[in-house]
Amino acid sequence: MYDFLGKQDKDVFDALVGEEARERDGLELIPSENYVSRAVREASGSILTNKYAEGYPGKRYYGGQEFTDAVEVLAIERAKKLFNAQFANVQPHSGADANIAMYMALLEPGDTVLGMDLSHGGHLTHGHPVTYITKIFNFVRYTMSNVETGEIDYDEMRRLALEHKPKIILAGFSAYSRELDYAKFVSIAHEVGAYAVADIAHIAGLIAAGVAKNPFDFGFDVMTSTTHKTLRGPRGGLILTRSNEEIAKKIDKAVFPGLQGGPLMHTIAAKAVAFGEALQPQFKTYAAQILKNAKAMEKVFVDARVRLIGGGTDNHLLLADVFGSLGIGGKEAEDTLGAVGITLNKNVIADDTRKPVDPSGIRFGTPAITTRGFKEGECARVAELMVDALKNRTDQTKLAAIHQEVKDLCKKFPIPEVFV
Ligand code: DSN
Repeated sequence: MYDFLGKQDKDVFDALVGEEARERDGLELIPSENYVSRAVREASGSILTNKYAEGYPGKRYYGGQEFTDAVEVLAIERAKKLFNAQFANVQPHSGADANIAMYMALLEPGDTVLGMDLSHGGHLTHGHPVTYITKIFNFVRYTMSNVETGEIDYDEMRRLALEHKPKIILAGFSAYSRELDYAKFVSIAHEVGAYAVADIAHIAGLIAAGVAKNPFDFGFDVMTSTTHKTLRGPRGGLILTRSNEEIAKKIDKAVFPGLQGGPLMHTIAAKAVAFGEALQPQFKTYAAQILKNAKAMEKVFVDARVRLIGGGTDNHLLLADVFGSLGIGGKEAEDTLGAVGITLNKNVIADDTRKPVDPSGIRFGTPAITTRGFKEGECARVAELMVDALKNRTDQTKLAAIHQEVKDLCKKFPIPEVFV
């Protein structure tokens, strides 16, 4: 690996080799991360990085597009099939770009979006005041009515929708562990004449595999997503339109030339490969196991009386209130677990009284360890090790034993390179 790089640029080479070892020897529990196949990495690091391809297949601004067109058409057709969409734009460089392009396509400056509050599980691009997009559009936020069950306050959502007349009602999250009631979103959106849009970035793989509900089945107009996370593709974005060609055309224009320049054709090739993998029957088994594994972790935390936001999980992620339950801040929890080879992230919890740099929660999930081959038994054991490490965070002998067990698990379950 990295033969040329090793000879030419030792500094970058060392960083890549270090990252390989870090991923190999530790457990990745950040719920938005995963391990891609060797085929996806080959496409991602391919010759297509050389090519400019502004425009869309058959309508490019530069010549020499016979292979870029072929690759982008493959990615589009596979994405449509995976998500039961009539239109797909595979060019967004990221999930954030996908959301910004979606707003640009569906809104005029000053229009309103009703999205989920960040501390209740939403995402920065759903209207957090620190983002530039809030200078252009107006964002109103709905929350959970019951943090212990994760129930969304749909009455409040309807009241806000009637009051603020949003053009978009946005379903989706980056730190929420329950299924949403998509029919209620659509019903409220229709009542106020808004588009129903779902940001499925976290659960795209679960939806593609049919183990989570598809918002399009409930009448959503548009879905935005990332292509990594549970979908297990390269880092990138995606926008899907269920059936309205006018909307799809506006989205294409908003992505290019509205927001982006030349598409990253090497990434689009890798998206096509990943979508091809997700269409295989093995991917359904993988996605179903992600859910079983998250449930196995849930049980350990519930039994240990560590408070889980939403009371548990219906998807791939869990959010634990480690400050409330164990008196340990999110940053210290992240550092303690990092030191025993378990990577996850500190996270705010609903109405957190602590600051985002050291919040009350930790967020973790099962997509990457499931790719590694972990089943319920291994996941329950990892959860036990996490609770044990947090409870005994000053006991260096105990922490060393936990770290050794983590290393042994990693050796027993090497990261696979072939999924189909
Ligand atoms: N950073 C992603 C996540 O971890 O959920 C969302 O943008």
